[in-house]
Amino acid sequence: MTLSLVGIVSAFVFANAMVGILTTTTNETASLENVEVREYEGQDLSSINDFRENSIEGPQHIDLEYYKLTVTGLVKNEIEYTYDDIISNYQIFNKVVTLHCVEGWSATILWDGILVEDLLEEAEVNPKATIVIFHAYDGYSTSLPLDYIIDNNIIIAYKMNKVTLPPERGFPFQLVAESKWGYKWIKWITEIELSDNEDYRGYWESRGYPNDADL
Ligand SMILES: Nc1nc2c(c(=O)[nH]1)N[C@H]1C(S)=C(S)[C@@H](COP(=O)(O)O)O[C@H]1N2
Ligand SMILES: [Mo]
Repeated sequence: MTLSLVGIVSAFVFANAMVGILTTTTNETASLENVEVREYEGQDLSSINDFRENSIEGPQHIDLEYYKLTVTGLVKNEIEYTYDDIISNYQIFNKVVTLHCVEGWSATILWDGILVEDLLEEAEVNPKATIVIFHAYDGYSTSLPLDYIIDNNIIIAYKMNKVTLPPERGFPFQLVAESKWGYKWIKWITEIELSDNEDYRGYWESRGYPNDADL
């Protein structure tokens, strides 16, 4: 009686272990094209799981069916892009850049994305524009000089370590504002507004953080 109970229990445990192994194998096979890269050209990368979630309204879940990225303000033609318009029609660039948050943590990531400058081309920016204001789905905003965006080949990223941005990390796009504090790295971008308003202050900037945000 005792022996057969042990037998049943161990058979049960064994079966579960088998299921466990099979499940793991299946998951790995399914996710091959979405495996996170942790080293790039000899440089160690952080994990996409090393980030802390401290967004003003928590993680946002954007449905691509309704998603639009608009280019507005001081432009000749206002533009409305779908996610596919951007991913399929523009050149993808990658770079390894470290995000530093003022709260004292940082993460070095291989980012894949599209040049903001390329997204502006079709809109034909008015020469009066000096500032780019980015708006997000959660009501967050931040701004950067147009010169900074162009001179530094600033991208909006859609992949981190070769994995599509998860919702918590800003899907579909996060700004890779290299050499600037994390609060310039706006996630869930919905609008790129060209402006000449040098006094514009974004969410954290209007709450006392420096507008230049230089590291
Ligand atoms: N839309 C939006 N973008 C945002 C924020 C936010 O609250 N909302 N927080 C910023 C801050 S303060 C930092 S440090 C980085 C952090 O990136 P992470 O949330 O992916 O770790 O996102 C930035 N982008
Ligand atoms: Mo931050």
